[in-house]
Formats: sequence, C-alpha cells, structure tokens
Amino acid sequence: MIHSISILGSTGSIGTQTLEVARKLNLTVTALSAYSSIDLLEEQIREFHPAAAVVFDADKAEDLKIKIADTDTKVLSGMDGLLEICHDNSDLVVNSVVGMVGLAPTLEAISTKKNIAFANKETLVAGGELVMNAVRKNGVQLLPVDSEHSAIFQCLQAAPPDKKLKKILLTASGGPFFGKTVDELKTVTVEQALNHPNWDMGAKITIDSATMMNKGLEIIEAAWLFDTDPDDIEVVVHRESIIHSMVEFTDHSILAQLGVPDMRIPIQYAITYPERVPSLVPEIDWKTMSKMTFYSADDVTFKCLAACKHAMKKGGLYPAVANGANEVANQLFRQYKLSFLDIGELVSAAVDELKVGTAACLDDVLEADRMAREFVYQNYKQ
Ligand code: MN3
Repeated sequence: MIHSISILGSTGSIGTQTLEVARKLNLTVTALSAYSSIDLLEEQIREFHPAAAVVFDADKAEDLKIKIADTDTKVLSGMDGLLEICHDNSDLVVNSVVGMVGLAPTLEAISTKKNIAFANKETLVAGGELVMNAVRKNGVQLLPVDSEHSAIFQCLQAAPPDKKLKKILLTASGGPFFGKTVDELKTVTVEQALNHPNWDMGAKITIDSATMMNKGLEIIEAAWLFDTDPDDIEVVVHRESIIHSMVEFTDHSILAQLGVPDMRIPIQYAITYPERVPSLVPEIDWKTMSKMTFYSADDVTFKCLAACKHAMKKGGLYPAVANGANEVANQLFRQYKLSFLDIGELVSAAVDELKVGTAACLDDVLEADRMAREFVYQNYKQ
C-alpha cells in the first residue's frame, strides 16, 4: 500500500475527489497543483500541508505566495513547476490535469519510475505511442482512473496472462442528447449540453460527453492501455451507468465491473491497487434498481465518435489531431462561438484534411496539436 501521493490538477473534479479519498485513507499529500483556482488551492494547502504547490498561471502563483506566506508550502509556477513536483518523494503521482497540457508532466513522471494514477486521457490519446514506450522502458504502471478503463483493468485481473480477449465492451451513458436526431441537435445550448444525467464532472469533459467525443477519446485510450485493436472495442450505450465496462473472452464469457457512478471507486482502486479497502462510496441499492438498458452507439449523428475511430485507424499523429481540434472546438462552443454540431464537423474535417506523420518525440505531438488547433480557429464560422 502506498502512503503518499502528489496530485497534478488538484482543484478539478477528479483532483478534489482524490483528496476526499486521501483524507479517508490518511495519505500524505506531497504536492498539489492548479491551473489558476488559487482560493480552492489555498484551502487544500491549509488542510493537507504539501511541501510544494504549483499554479500554472504565473501571476496567480505570485498571489498565492502572498496568501500562504504563513505556511511551509513552497509555491512554484508554470510547466517547470509541474515537471519539478513529478520528482518529489511521493509514492504515486495522480495525473488529473485536463487536456494536452498534461503530456510533458506525464512523460516526466514516468521517467521518475513512479507509478501513475492516470485520469488525463487527452495525453494518452495525443501521445499514446510515446507514453506507452516510456512506460515499458521505465517499468512503471499506468493505473487507470477513468471509470471505464478502471472497470476493464479490474476485469482483466481475472484474465489469464495472455488475456485471451475477444473484445472490450466500453460502456457509454450516451450523455444528455442520447437518441436525438441531427435536426434536434442543431439548436441545443451550452446549458443543455452541460446537464449530464449521471456523472458530475468538469465542463470540458461534460461537453465531450454530450458530443460523444469523450467516448471516442476513451476508445483510443483503451486501445493504448490494453494493447487492443480499436476494431475490437465496442461501444455499448448503457443509460444507467451501473456497469462501467466489460471484457469478453474468446469463449464468449463476459466479465463486468459494477458500482454506483462515483469516481471515488476508480480513484481509490488506482491508489490501493492491488488491495481493496473500505471506501466512501455507497453500495448499489438493488431494491430501487429495476432495470439496466443497452443500446448501440450512433456514430453517424455523433460524428466525434466516428472521427476518433478514423483517427486511430489512420494512426501516427491523427489521434493528436482529433484531440487538439476538439480541445479548441469544445472551448469555442462553451464560449457560444460555435454550434453544437460544429464540434463534430470540425474534428472530422481536421482528421480528414490535415497531413501529419508519426510521433518520434514530444515536439512532433505538440506540433500536430498546434496544427489541429490552428485548423479549427481558421475554419469555424464566426
Ligand atoms: Mn470515462
């Protein structure tokens, strides 16, 4: 069992729930970090007394220094700060940064040979080959925090060493717009898209859920984490979010992982793996659960899903293009500058039209990401 953790991205949804788990398990927290939310970060510092705290925004880091001058916590800033805390003396790095900005810290943390509880799916999508090569070279484990990938990982604990997997059944809630037609989606608002039926998450991922880009990213994430052909990953829409994913073996026997939709289960399992300990999460109440439903995913209406599969098949830096285009389109939608359907159009167009090669190094990934962002800025209708 590990005793101490550092958290990259401690003020977001996964970060704050990780601290709830840390409090319950009595873990030492060695480092915390935020993009710019210094009020919440200050509260966290005063409770957990980390040796270091990073604020990505340099001006806000200066503000935090003044606020916590009476504590022993050292304040760092920017990418250098994030890279520096990867080298502290924690037993495990929790990476819950949102977006591509987490890629360099992910590679840095892997180089320190510490295991990583991994919630930063965008970096595995964009830099999958680099990240997985570094994981193998350094002999570390990427312990998935994403609920579906934790479920698959948990199911695979019962698999034979050569896995004998036939396929992965990746469950999706379908988001707030499941069953809607293209016509109905033309006029949906940011507020409607932010209203997720089952999961309470940050704004970026909630929009990704509504477009099903999140599931597309998760197909790519699963392909890398479990060394699986994307054609052997089937998305199953399961509205109740009780089954968090399944694996099917060659004999057509299927294992599933179930629980209430609460991220503190996968977060805690990544921390305590391979042990299990009591958690803050309630049991499933079988008396009130009358049914579980399953549907196939509609990747014609939800173009992001098809674009991600297409990007993974094209290989090389195309997943980085899909991710980069989406990061910008998602943000422009939240700023009321794009319609909901434009997100899928732009992600698909970026994957179809940009020409990129393979990822030899971090700079290649960053360049493909930059090209994709530029493509969206230039092609959206203002
Ligand atoms: Mn997920």
